[in-house]
Amino acid sequence: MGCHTGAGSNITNAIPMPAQTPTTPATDSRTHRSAFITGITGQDGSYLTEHLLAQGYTVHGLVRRASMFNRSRIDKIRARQEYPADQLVLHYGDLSDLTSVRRLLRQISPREVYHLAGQSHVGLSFEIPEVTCHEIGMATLGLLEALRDLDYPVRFYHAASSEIFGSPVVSPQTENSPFNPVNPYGCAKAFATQLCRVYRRAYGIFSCSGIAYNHESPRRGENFVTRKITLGATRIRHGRQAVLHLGNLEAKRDWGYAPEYVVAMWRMLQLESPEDFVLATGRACSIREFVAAAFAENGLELAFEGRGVEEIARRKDTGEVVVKVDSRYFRPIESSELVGDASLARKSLGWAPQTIGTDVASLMARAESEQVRLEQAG
Ligand code: F7E
Repeated sequence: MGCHTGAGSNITNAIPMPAQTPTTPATDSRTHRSAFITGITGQDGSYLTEHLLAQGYTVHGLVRRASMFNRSRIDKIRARQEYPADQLVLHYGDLSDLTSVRRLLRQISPREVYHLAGQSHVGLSFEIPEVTCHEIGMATLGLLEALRDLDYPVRFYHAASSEIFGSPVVSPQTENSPFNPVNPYGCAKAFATQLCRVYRRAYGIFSCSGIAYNHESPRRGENFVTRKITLGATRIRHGRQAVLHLGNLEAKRDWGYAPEYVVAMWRMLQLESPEDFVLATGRACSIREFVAAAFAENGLELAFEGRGVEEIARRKDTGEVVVKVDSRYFRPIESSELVGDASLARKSLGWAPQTIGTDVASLMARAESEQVRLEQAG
């Protein structure tokens, strides 16, 4: 695939790319399948980009200057040169600068908008609550207002989160379960999710939220627990790390596989009318189980002993301590065991997750090993 050169573009802030020859003529976005993605450099943004490109979409992505250092996921897609050069266009911009985002939307006229951007680390949201709430809550409001002012209809996907349920009153949760967030991130997502519902009803905007439970992949950031675990297990196997320090091993999560979740996001925007959907596997697995599966994939059986902050895990073969609990990684409030009921997505979107819980751990651990093999090969 190639990439937009910026040169000759009628989009003023398109990011200049190494010169390549476009192989298809520019197309009017309103008659062509085109999408605009905020958060394109993230895990989901990169998988969604690949999915949309494969369907023939022209994909426009918003990239913050600060994300220039974090663009490896999307840069790898562009470097593969599997698609015409003008099918993936990145634009500098920031959701805190809504005037420029409005201008950009008018210029590119996308038919679909996928809003994935925002501070996404729950633990960090306790440290930087105002940034989190601005980036998630106010940015979503600003985007909805921008869409309201467009002179043609746009379909809007909002990346909501299971964290809106926080300490849920029912389990598993559905689209109708009451919100009860227990951290700033969940509060901001609840605000944004409800706004999408309000704008849908008040102004007839095609806005919908995917209430996604944890979805992971080898592209996950290293500060999320799954990637931290699979990376740590592989490094320990190869003697590059001695001990993996983790927080609450008792916590349970409903873990799925990110590439499967972006398919549901896209299908939501192909429906006749907008609706919110829970995207989940319906099964919870503990951090401890995820750790055990990731180490097992590396040929290391673990024995856990002790409880709470005293808990450790030893290699069964050597007796070495390879996992320790560290209270620094505990959160002021831990979300409960969140488990989603994705029956509606199964029925209306024909969507069902295939890779679940410890299968995700094994898949991610295999990807880490492959990466090590490639590094060693040269
Ligand atoms: O934590 C526990 C931690 O940071 C998972 C985001 O995508 O999913 C994600 O949020 C669990 C928590 O993800 C460590 O206490 C133990 O119980 O990987 P995480 P998250 O908070 O569930 C939701 C659905 C989103 O929407 C978010 O954007 O693991 N845990 N030890 C740890 N967590 C971290 N990060 N690091 C540890 O060392």
